[in-house]
Amino acid sequence: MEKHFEIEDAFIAEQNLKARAEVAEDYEHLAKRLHRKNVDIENLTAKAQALQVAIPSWGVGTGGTRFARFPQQGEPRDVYEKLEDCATVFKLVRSTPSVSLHIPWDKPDDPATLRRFARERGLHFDAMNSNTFQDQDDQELSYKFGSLTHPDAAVRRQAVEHNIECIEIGKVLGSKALTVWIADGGNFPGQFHPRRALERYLESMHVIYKALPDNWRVFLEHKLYEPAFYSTVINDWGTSYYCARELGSKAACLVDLGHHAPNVNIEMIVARLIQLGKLAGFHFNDSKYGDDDLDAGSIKPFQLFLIFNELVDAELSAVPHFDPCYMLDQSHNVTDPIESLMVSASELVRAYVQAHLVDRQALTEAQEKCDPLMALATLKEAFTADVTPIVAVARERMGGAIDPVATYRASGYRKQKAAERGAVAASLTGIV
Ligand code: RM4
Ligand code: MN
Ligand code: MN
Repeated sequence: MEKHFEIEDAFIAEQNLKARAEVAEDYEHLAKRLHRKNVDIENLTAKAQALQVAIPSWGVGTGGTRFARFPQQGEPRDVYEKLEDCATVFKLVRSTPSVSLHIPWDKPDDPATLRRFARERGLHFDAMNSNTFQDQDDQELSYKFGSLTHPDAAVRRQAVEHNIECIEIGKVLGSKALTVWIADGGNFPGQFHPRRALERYLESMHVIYKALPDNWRVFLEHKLYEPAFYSTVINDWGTSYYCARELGSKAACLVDLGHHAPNVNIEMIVARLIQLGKLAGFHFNDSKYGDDDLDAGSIKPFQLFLIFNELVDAELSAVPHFDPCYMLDQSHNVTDPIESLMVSASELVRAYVQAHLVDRQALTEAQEKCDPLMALATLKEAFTADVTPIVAVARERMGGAIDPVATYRASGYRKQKAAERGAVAASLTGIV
């Protein structure tokens, strides 16, 4: 393969020189402020360096809506080019060393070669995602009316086999988890029988579960609606939890932030799943109305913080079975996907660091003394702290960019890719 343009480490270091003095000053100032509260900034920076989030392979292409997709120049054309873009995000932010693949969108001809390609770029593979929400050209039976819960056993079998194929590919890639999201449900009341559909789901999932290697897990992803506009079958976390429990210890519930009705208290769902030992992890994104797949922290940053508050609380109190996987699941319709992914990954680190800033002793005291005003004030104090210097220094210490977007733009990456990858296909509709 001919040499493709890459952002060099030396270029990142050179760009960092521009911002270093200012960041160092801000970091020192913040260190002093935190010291007054007996907080060691170095501990927080170490935490910031430790947080990792997977990139979805489908997130590096330009997204679209039901109405249109406006492709940008230099889009990745295959899974290898997608990995190149993931590697670029990783190089600049350093907190995204893994990639989550969607099959068959990114089905590799030779998984072993793809694994090598990823490893050469410091990447590895996170959860595999199956796709039974659309029909492929070479597919025998249609998923128009469902997959794992379809009334026809032959369709269910086909969907089960597809999931098992995802596990097989994932084994070669070094993945350790399968995420199952199904679009099954109905557009109209009466279209499907809720109990029968759930029974069929469990029956199908039991077969998939049996195919999991010992060290694998399966993540069940719920979503209340869309594309089924009346209801989906796995519509909420309660249903997901019930199924995970029925399946066994390798099954847990994945929370996609966009898969809830507006105003649902997601941090409560997170707290419950932690307590029940069934929190698999997240698909991070943000939304205003539905499954908008906007950039994490762009609409409701306080909610993101409150979710991390629960996660950090569980981490600090060493809750058994607490080992969540973090992934972004976003659709970038109007931004450069690489920029959105970098900003989103950094927003997670920000929320994580802020959550570590919560004075837990003061919070517990306020809770025990029934002092809601002080309880909220304790959370707000952490949420309003500007931890930007910590996030930037953490990135730089790992070899990443102090300012990832500025460095990315200065590198001319997208222009280089436009030349390498050629013209993009005309506008198509589609969710990703
Ligand atoms: C769904 C869900 C799944 C994702 C697809 C593309 O709404 O979020 O996780 O794989 O979209
Ligand atoms: Mn998702
Ligand atoms: Mn979604």
